[in-house]
Amino acid sequence: MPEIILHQYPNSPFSEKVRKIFAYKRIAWRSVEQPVIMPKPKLVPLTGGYRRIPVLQIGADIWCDTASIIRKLDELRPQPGLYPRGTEAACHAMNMWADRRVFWSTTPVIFEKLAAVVPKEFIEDRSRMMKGANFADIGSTAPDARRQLRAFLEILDRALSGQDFILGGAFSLADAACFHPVWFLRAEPSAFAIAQKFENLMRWFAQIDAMGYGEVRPMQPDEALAIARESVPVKNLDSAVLDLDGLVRGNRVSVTPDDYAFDPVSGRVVINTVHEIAVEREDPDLGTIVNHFPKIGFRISIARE
Ligand SMILES: N[C@@H](CCC(=O)N[C@@H](CS)C(=O)NCC(=O)O)C(=O)O
Repeated sequence: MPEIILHQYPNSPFSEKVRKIFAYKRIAWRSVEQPVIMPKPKLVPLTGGYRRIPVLQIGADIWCDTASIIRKLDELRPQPGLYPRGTEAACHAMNMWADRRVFWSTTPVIFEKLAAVVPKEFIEDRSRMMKGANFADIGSTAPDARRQLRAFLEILDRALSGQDFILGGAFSLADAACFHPVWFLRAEPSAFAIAQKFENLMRWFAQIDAMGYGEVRPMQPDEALAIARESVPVKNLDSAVLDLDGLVRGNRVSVTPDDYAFDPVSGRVVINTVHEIAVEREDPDLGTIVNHFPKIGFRISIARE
C-alpha cells in the first residue's frame, strides 16, 4: 500500500468522516495538519487553488473532496466494504443528506454561541468563502436551524431504534457520513445537548466514536511537499479516459465546487469517467501534479484555446 497522507485539522467534521473510514478499513495513514483559514501556503501548491479540507495525497496525486477521497480509499482497500448488502445507493443518498443538509443545520446552532469567542479572522475567512454571506450573523438563522437539526436527529434516532447501524446490522458509509455532523455538535455543549436527548442516537454515537482513527502518524507539511516533488503522478490512466460530454485527454478545463469556496483548479484532463475528473498541472516548485475531483458537486468549464 502506498503512503497515504491526509491534509486536515483536528476540528474538521469532513475530516472526521474520512478518519472513521481509515479506522473501519484499518488503513495506516499520515496526518498533515493544515491551517483552519487561508492562507494555506503548504496546501494550495498541491491542490492548485482548492482550499477545502480534507485533501488526500498519494505521491503527486491529490484527491479533493471526501467523495473522491472515499472512492479512492475503497479502491485501495475494498474490504471491509462500505456498502453492505446492496446499500450503495442508499449510502450515497445519506452521505449527500448528511453533508449538505444535516451538517448545515449544525453550524448556525454551534456558532450562535461560538461566534463571540472565535477569532475575527475566522469569521472573515468563512464570510469570504461563502461569497456574500456574513458569518458573523449566522446566529440569526439558529432558531430555524435548531428546529431542522432536531428533526434530522430524530430521523436518525428512529432508524437506530432496532439496529446498531444506520442502514442495518453493519457499519456503512452512511454511519461515517451521519457521524460527522453529530460529532461537530460536541464543539458547543448546548448544541450537543440537543443530540444527547436521543438515546439510540447516543448509543450509536458512542460506538462510532470508540472506533478511533486507525493507525496514524503525523507528518510535517514540508515532508508532504517533498514527497509530491519527488513523485510522478500515476500514469497508467488511459483506460479511465472516456469521451464524456466531449471532454477528452488534454482538454484544458477548470474545476470548481458548486456550493462554496469557489476557487477554480485549472489543468489538462487526464481522467474523465462518470464519477471523476482529474487534471494535470505544472506547479513551479513541485512539478507535475494530478488533481482528482468527483463529478457530483463540481462545475467543469472548458477553456478556449
Ligand atoms: N464537500 C466537501 C466539503 C469540505 C468542507 O467544507 N470542509 C470544511 C472543513 S470540515 C472546510 O474546508 N472549511 C474551510 C477550510 O477549512 O478552509 C467534502 O466533502 O470534502
